[in-house]
Amino acid sequence: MSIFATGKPLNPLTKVVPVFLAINNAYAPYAAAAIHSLEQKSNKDRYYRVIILHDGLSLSSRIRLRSLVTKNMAIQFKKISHNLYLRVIVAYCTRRQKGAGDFFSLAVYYYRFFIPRLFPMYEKAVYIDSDTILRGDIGELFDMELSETEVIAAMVDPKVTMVPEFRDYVDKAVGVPHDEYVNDGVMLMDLKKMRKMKYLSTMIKLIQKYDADLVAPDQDYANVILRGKIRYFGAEWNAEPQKKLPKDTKLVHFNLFNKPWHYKDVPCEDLFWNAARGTGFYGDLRRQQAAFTAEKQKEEHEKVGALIEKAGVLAKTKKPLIKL
Ligand SMILES: [Mn+2]
Repeated sequence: MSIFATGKPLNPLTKVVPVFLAINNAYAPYAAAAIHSLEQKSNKDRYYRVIILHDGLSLSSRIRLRSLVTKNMAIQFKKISHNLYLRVIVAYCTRRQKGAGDFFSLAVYYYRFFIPRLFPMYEKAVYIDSDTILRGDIGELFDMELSETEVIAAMVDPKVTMVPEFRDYVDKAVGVPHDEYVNDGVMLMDLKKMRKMKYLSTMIKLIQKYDADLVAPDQDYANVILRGKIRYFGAEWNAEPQKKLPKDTKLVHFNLFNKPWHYKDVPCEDLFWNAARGTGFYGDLRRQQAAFTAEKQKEEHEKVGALIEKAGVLAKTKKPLIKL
């Protein structure tokens, strides 16, 4: 273990920036790249505590993630154990998202909303998906000010803006105007306010009440529960991969399509591979890409196609599927 793995800055006056990720073992390599990029773009005068929420990681994954620790970045693991809330979520995923993957992995998407409850020592925190790469200091997102009424900061979901089926789905089935609907893959969270509004139990109640068949469940609930309580940031903190990234881009999100660890010649792949290099997962990731055959690509395209189709069908609903 590294001598730096104490979780505390050497200088006790240095402010701690808590950054959360939520993964299963399969996401560990992408998370490593994200965390490595965070460290590379870190401000040496700050201290970052990266907390990885997970549902069970192999020893080898833990060792490789841990080895990213530096003197201004700690890494902690928190296994989400099977509490009552999680049981409701897992049962819901099992019923409602059959075929979408393994149910415990789907439950991982909800872990971010356990943060307020599991970490009462923090007043605010940043959450990032594991399919992100930093190009700027995440501490700047942490510093963003929220008003009295704002509970999170996030960005209007660009995939929803882009895909007409998603747009209609969000407007009609989720019941949130698409230009207010955010992506929950990158968030600044005011944990104090989330505790006060009982975010987690509200989400669980909605799950139990409606048992709704949704396209992006964790995110759909977030948008319904947090509507009107969001500070919007621009694309600099949740940018789509693109050939020419705007200069002020601080975070790129490889959301849904064109993951560089699956496809060659996709936008921003260099950004990803440069971050992956220097993690213990680089070889694994290259092998994963090489093994992603045309057949698997087709399978993935069909999955995304099915998701869009499902959104299109649900968009025909007369009233929202969930309501606060
Ligand atoms: Mn994502």
